Amino acid sequence: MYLLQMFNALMLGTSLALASVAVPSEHGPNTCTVMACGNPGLNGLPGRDGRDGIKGEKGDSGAILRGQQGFPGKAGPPGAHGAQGAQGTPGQKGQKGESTAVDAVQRQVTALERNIQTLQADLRKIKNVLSLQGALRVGGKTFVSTGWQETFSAGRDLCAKEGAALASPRNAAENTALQEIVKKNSKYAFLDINDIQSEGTFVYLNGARVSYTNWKSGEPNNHNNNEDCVVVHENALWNDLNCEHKSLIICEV
Ligand SMILES: [Ca+2]
Ligand SMILES: [Ca+2]
Repeated sequence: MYLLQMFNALMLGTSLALASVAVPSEHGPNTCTVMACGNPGLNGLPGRDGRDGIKGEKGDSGAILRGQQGFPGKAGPPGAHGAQGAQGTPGQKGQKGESTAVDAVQRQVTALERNIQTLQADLRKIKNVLSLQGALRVGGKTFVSTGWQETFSAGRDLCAKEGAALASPRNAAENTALQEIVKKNSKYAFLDINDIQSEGTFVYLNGARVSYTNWKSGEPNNHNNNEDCVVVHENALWNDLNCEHKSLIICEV
């Protein structure tokens, strides 16, 4: 509105200025100018405000420039220390950690040791009872007679059923132990040795070739071409024999 008033005032001034210049009159050349012919008139009243102009186009939004960040200010003086609080009451005592676990393991070990001692005592009793039944212990091996006579395969099954194996001496000491059992029973006994797979090649149950033998002179002879198993006699000597010939079964554990 202020600009509009200024504009009107300017226009008014311009009109007055033009009016002071001599202009030809439409009524003839003798017509005088206003300023030249009369006394100056009084100023007229200001004109009315003009209408609002056409709305202009929207201008570009100006970019906002931001200055660089300044250096950090100096560190302020340290604050005053606060008053130290009163010491709290001690907490409850916690449970023992590692020592508790170690104690538990120690108790388990002690219980296991006690069980082992009991088992060892029971085993000694069993061995003594077996000795009464003619069982012999040689090195880490124990030979026990079943007292029964069976074929080679039935004897193997009989021992395996009890978690044992048919006797197979690996040295002279073990063979002597078997000899004692045979003499006591007055029956020759099968050994877990055979040449079923390959004639003349005697092997143990696991297929390995025999590492110790105590053949009787002239044996093995594979008599009648049908002797693939082995027995030990009262004189501790060996003879190959038919596998179906029932002989004493001695197991080893
Ligand atoms: Ca044979
Ligand atoms: Ca023979």
